[in-house]
Amino acid sequence: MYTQAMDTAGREPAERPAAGEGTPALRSADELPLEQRFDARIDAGEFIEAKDWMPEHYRRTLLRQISQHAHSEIVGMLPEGRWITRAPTLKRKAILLAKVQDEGGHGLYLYAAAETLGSSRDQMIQALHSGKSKYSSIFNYPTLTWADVGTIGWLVDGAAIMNQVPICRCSYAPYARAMVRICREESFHQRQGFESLLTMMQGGTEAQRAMVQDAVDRWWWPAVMMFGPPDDQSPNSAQSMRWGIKRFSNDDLRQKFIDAAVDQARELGVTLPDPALRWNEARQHHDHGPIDWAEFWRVIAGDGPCNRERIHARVQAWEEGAWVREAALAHERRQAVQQQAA
Ligand code: BYC
Repeated sequence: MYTQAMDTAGREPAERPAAGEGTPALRSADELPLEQRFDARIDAGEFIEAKDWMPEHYRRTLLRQISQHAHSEIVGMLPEGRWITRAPTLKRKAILLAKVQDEGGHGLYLYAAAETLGSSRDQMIQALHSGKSKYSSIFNYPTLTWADVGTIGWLVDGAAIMNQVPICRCSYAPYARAMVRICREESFHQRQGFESLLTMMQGGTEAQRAMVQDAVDRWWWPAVMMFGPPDDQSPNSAQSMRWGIKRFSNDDLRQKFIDAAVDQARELGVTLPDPALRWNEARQHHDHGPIDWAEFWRVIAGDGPCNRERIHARVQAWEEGAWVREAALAHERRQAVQQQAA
């Protein structure tokens, strides 16, 4: 399965450029030495803390990525959440409840990490609801059968771990710390998904096996796209890698995911829906067929199968939860008054 090892040092591409290379033109005379000191710290592999000086572009890049990551966790509760009431057994229901609750927790750690960069929770939520801020493309696809729940665990959480373990060594310490706990939980999520599918494939009926294969056919390509556009069409990658926010490129992580998934698919007894998928001895990796990037860009532009439904559900939950937020604030105010009086 997937490693929980957080130590990716020594396995990073050796050619990572120095932090200052290619950074957009600065900066007041006061800022120049600060930026040089910052670049030197990044190059030395030091972590940056919330109160440390950082270039504005670094702060904005992190805020964009962490808030989008937080939104993905929260929106990601929706596709699986709709199966909680329809889980086939009490055991599966308890597992799914815990998993969806974990995703909510991940969202909260990540919003808290993003808040250290100077944005409020309300601002971030507003950006999600207005469509200004993105969330992962994968959650714009529907969950049609129970096998989709296991497939999300196996493939979606599997892709998430592949992408997120390196973020445990992200140069921004509050993000890196949040990711350590998140990755431990994601690893369980991936295993429960795989185990659920294995149960259906090995002990299930013909119809259940067909249901698993159908789910894998629908989720494979969207999972492959989760890693983002190809490196030569990824506007943020070069700078994020210089700053140690990203440790591996989109295509490198995608390749690692595909290589791992092929063996797991064999163990499960399912076929991955890519006739061009085959081992390349020279590259020591699997070659794969073309990815439909037009679909990816369409989905992240808001025109996937479930984009409208997902945002509608989030806005509705926010509006219906207003009384809870107001009650919590009123309680806090009353406690402050009582403490002053005491
Ligand atoms: N979906 O220059 P690029 C989970 C955007 S949740 C949507 O390569 P970057 C889970 C990208 O934002 C998993 N948009 O960007 C939860 C950029 O647009 P903007 C979420 C995408 O940031 C519940 C543009 O495309 N994981 O695990 O260098 C249940 C160009 O891309 C996507 C994270 O958020 C996408 N897939 O790299 C189960 C991980 N890909 O912002 C599981 C943290 C790209 O310039 N994030 N875009 O308008 C990252 O590692 C990076 O942000 C990405 C993209 C690799 C995703």
